[in-house]
Amino acid sequence: MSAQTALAPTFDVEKIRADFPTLAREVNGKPLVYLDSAATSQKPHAVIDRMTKFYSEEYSTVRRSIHLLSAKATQAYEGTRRLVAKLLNAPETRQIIFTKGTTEGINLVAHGFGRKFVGEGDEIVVSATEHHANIVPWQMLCNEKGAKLRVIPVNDAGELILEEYEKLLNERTKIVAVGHVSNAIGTIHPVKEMIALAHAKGIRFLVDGAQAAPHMNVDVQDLDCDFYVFSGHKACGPTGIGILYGKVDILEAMDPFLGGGDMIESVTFEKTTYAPIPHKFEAGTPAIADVIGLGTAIEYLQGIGLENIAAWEHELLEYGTKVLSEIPGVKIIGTAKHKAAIISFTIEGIHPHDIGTLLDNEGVAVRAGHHCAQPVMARYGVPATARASFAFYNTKAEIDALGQAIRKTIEVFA
Ligand code: C6P
Repeated sequence: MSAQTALAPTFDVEKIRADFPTLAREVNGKPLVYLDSAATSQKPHAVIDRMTKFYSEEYSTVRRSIHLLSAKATQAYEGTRRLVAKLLNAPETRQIIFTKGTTEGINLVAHGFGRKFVGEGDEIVVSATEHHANIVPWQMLCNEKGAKLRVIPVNDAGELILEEYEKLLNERTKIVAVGHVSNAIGTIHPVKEMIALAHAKGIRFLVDGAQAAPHMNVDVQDLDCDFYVFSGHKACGPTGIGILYGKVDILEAMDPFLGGGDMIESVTFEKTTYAPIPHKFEAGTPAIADVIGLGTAIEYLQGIGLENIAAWEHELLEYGTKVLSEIPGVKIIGTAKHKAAIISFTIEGIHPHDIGTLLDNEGVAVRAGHHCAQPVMARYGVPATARASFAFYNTKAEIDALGQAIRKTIEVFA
């Protein structure tokens, strides 16, 4: 597990929990222990209230009409773009494109970059730990273009084998696409080092930051990535909104993904010219309230401090790893040195779906299944795992509750 910066003395998890209405509820007669934030995070009052206010008092379209409400909505909408640029330390706000989520961001790049710059015999490199969202769009592109998908292998701990990665990079490689953090086993991949290796050979690099951006400081200039994508709903924001960051030269060179309103400069029946970035990639009426809600979520996270979030979640990871390791029959899948607060596990003789159901009976919400990462499950020889994923609003007492619920599950099956 990686070393983290120290937690600020002002960090008060109980105070934070009071911001999240769902965390106060019961499930199956027990206090909810929500350990599924890697799937989607809970929402603070601030985000819910901001979106309610927008819908009830300020609602209007953006970037089309000139009336007051639309001007205000556009201001709030573009305000989020500035907040995201600051969050990622992007040099310019036009490098921030609103998408539906991580999945759409990757598909946008596979389409806009891939269909233009990848040809027959070319290669695309992904890793053995990817989420399906960072496999399938590339596979579809390869099938269409006659290109080849190549895979960076992973060791038993869940760390990418960098010597093998280097060997995969060649003059046919057009892009490398790797998750910053694995959703299935929690590994934090050394993307900065990997990007430098790709760039040394003139190869573009996309980082899937779905499991990273809500949990740590991300600096796209320091990473030097060509693309960075993440989803709002895993970052205390609403569903239906995501971010694609890209370098200006490549975004300008790419073709649009979707055609329609607001992404054009001029249209005749003979020819269409496109709007400058970012609007070239934002066809149609966008998810206005969701964009505005995401802005509030980012302000909320920054109010707590991404460094405090990373430090507290690291404490939870260390504590959770200890608690689960002490339970006979529990096996943790993914033991990388650098991990985010995700613990995937199996219990000898019990199917992960049964684990999920029995934990739910105790009020403990975990995800059980293949986590949309079937190749990872295949690599570790399991059909599925149970996965506890922590956020900054979780407590050590909740991890104790997880441990007790696991012990009870084992007793049921004994
Ligand atoms: N992982 C999980 O439970 P969307 O669905 O577009 O917001 O995010 C897709 C995605 C892409 N990459 C990674 C690394 C992810 O973790 C996810 C979403 C959820 O792990 C739902 S499958």
